[in-house]
Amino acid sequence: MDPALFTFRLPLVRPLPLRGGVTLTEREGCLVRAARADGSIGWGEASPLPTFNRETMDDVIREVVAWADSGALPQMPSARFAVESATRKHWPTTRDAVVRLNGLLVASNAAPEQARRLAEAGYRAVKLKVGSADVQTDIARVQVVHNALNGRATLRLDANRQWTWAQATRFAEGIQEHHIEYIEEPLADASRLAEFVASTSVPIALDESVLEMTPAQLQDHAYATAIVLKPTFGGGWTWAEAWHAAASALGMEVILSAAFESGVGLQHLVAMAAQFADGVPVGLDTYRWLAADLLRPRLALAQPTLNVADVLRHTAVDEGLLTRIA
Ligand code: OSB
Ligand code: MG
Repeated sequence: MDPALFTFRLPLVRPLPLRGGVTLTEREGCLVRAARADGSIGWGEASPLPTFNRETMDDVIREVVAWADSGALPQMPSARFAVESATRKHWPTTRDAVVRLNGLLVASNAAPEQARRLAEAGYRAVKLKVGSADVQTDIARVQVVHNALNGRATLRLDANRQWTWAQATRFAEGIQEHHIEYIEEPLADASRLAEFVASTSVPIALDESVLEMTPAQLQDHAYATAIVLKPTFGGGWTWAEAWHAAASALGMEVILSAAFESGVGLQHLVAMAAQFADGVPVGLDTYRWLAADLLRPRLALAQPTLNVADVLRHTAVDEGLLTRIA
């Protein structure tokens, strides 16, 4: 069977604010279908996220068509992720039978109540976005969310490089009495992250920074507690494996994470998590944002602990929701 390429659009449960005032109301992406080496049909997903991926849908289509024609592997991260996924030799034998998820909270007045519910449901880690309000508001929010969790789950924060040095250190001071697992990318100026850890003792995780360096350079960033890996942004399986090896060698945690992919991409991310999440909760709680999925039935991902075999079992793509491009 020759490879095939499709596009899709899925509605979101609520608008998703991205960078620079861009808000997504639908998730658009591409699926690749290919025959695997064992003759079975494989699917992969290339869904560049606007304002995060540099490549567009048109770029993805061009590279996937070129791959189908010539065998040349795509270079753009989301396209590479799709082709590597579709052509993989079926699901790898999974190392771990279960994968833990962090619950994802958006900063709002509902956050404490949502945090309480996530902790009650059994989530051991909860991630809260900060940096979009003023620092005092964020400090107050962290306090109430921390209290709502009441020690049942660790708190991860993500500032997405929104803060100046003064804002970030003021925030660190304000949350001093609360233990947080880490904060992702507190600084607009990432070159001062080491200094931030040294002067505040707040643990940090690298996310955006990972896309600006090579795995070999990670040794210069050993001040970080963890790295966040999003294969849709970085380049799929080979990319993630290389980063996992580099992080493990330095004793850093890997937080495998999603970028609002459909169930097709998320199945591959769960398979990846079973290979190397090492029991650390992964960032795959983005599925809640999709009001519909391409998989029938939908995956049961809104749980603190996933049974990997259950998630990887059913793979019926509803081709009625796809538009064939090539
Ligand atoms: O900043 O971590 C981010 C998703 C898309 C784009 C950027 C980010 C995210 C997530 C994924 O937060 C969910 C998670 O990490 O738990
Ligand atoms: Mg992040």
